[in-house]
Amino acid sequence: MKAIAVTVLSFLTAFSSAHAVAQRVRVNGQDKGQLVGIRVPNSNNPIQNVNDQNIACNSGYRTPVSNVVIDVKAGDRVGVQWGHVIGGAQFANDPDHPIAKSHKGPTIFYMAKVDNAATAQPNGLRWFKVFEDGLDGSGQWGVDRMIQNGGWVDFTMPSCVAPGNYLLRAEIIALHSASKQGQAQFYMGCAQINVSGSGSSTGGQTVSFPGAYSANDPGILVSIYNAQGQPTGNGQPYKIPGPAVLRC
Ligand SMILES: *[C@@H]1O[C@H](CO)[C@@H](O)[C@H](O)[C@H]1NC(C)=O
Ligand SMILES: [Cu+2]
Repeated sequence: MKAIAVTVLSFLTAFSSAHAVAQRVRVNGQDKGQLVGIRVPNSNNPIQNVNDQNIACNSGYRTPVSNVVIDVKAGDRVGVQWGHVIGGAQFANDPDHPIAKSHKGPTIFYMAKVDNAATAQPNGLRWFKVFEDGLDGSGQWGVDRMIQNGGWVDFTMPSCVAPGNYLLRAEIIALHSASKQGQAQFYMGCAQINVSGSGSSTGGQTVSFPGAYSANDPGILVSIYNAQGQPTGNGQPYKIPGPAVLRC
């Protein structure tokens, strides 16, 4: 009995620490470097309360926070890299790098216009969605594609985005335990970017963080398992939470 309890406990401990942290930015494939131009929390723990005051850009940043603002042209490919811990893998052949395979769910990017991305406070901003990748017809999730891409998720900066400074919010929602309210895991980090181009949009449909999500949103309180217990979706299309993606 005691041996079983210890085994279960160590399993849970290993499982619960199989988290992730956003930590690098790249533009058109050019890696800007570890912790450069991105606010990175010291902990890889998720947020599980949709009303958490730090759900916009996370908290407990590793200091000094980078004062770099990364230049991005409208139309550039912009990526953020996730890893199990700061630095990437926790040890050689870490199976939970860039994130545990169990952590199925969508990958998402939002942006919010700010005066100075290096110093902007994340609360009270108006966020618009620029990318989302959920569940496809073959049962693969955005997180599966992120793992296949070595932790990177890239999107194309929409051509209509107005020039200026923005916080770029990268997000993963891990849904492996999300059939119970409060058990979806939100991971996020904010990059500091300066967009140039000839666009004029600072977002069509905007939301605030906290505020954008509800604990019982169909994409947050959801079982992702089929009748055989496989995490390939429950037979219904998966509805990614938040507003529609900006269309130019
Ligand atoms: C943003 O980019 C524009 C165009 O390259 C540049 O003129 C401006 O100085 C940059 N602003 C910041 C705050 O980096
Ligand atoms: Cu986790």
